[in-house]
Amino acid sequence: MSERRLADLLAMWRIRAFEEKVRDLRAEGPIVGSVHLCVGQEAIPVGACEVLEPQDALFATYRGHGWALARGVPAEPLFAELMGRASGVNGGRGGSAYFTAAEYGFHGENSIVGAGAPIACGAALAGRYDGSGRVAVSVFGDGAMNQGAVHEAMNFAAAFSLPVVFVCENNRYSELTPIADMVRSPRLADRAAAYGMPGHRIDGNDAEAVRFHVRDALEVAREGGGPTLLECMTERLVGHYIGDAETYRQPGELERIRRREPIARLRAGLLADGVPEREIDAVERRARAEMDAAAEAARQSPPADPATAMEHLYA
Ligand SMILES: Cc1ncc(C[n+]2csc(CCOP(=O)(O)OP(=O)(O)O)c2C)c(N)n1
Repeated sequence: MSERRLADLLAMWRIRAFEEKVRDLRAEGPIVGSVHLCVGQEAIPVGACEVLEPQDALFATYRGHGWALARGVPAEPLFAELMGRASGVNGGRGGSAYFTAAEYGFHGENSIVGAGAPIACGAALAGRYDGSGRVAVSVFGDGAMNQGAVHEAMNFAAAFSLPVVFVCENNRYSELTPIADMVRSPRLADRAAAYGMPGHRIDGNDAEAVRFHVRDALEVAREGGGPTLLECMTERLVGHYIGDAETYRQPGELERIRRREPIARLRAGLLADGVPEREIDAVERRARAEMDAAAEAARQSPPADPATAMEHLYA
């Protein structure tokens, strides 16, 4: 049992170490542009991705580095992508918010809030016809739940019993606006009933809980039972984007969040179960060493050639 949890810890530390490195590289200069980190939300991609099959199609948002890593995209070409290098997963064209790695079942980030959900329906529909057994997983935030595109996607998926799992990462903020200021009914999972699909609110800071529910939803989808909505409760430990002054936070909020964030919580659980501290700390060191090496290798790689800027463009 602690083997499983140590594996979760490593997977979460890989994401956290990647994100902290990205934050440093953004401050130093090699990474430019808008960057949205998922620090604090690592348990959701870690729990969900492990139960996906290779043919399944994952659609993330601009806060998608963790989903890509959990889906198996290697760190070095990801760093390279963020640094605009030719060796990046998209040759440096996608950057932090728009990269894609279809060969790993990662069908992209998307900076248009809610726009991934209808595309996921398309992937699910295609899977029905190509016989691949594919399930599409659409990830979005609580703010995106109020977008028309997400409403349409959920209704369409339910009406046609499409194999889609809708994963809402409810971090309680849409950019700088608290969810409580935007909706009257805070339980977003309850909306599933209106579409005629199952909806569950789950602890998104517990990878095991996420895995349990995603596995279940995938099984329902593969058996023709249609979509499921999973509202994963979580919190981000960082701003909406790098540079966010976070003036909207309540006094003491970050301290409270730090006590229940997924890595600290799992660490405390492992210690309580008698796993030696050095074994637990070694996991963090291993993840940080991997990410330091990957970032350095990416930094040493040549920048993308501006002469190729018009390649892969279609009009
Ligand atoms: C269609 C659209 N409207 C507005 C924006 C501006 N915008 C960028 S992120 C964001 C908030 C999204 O919040 P949420 O869906 O909760 O995701 P989170 O950032 O919390 O992960 C908004 C409104 C956008 N990118 N796209």
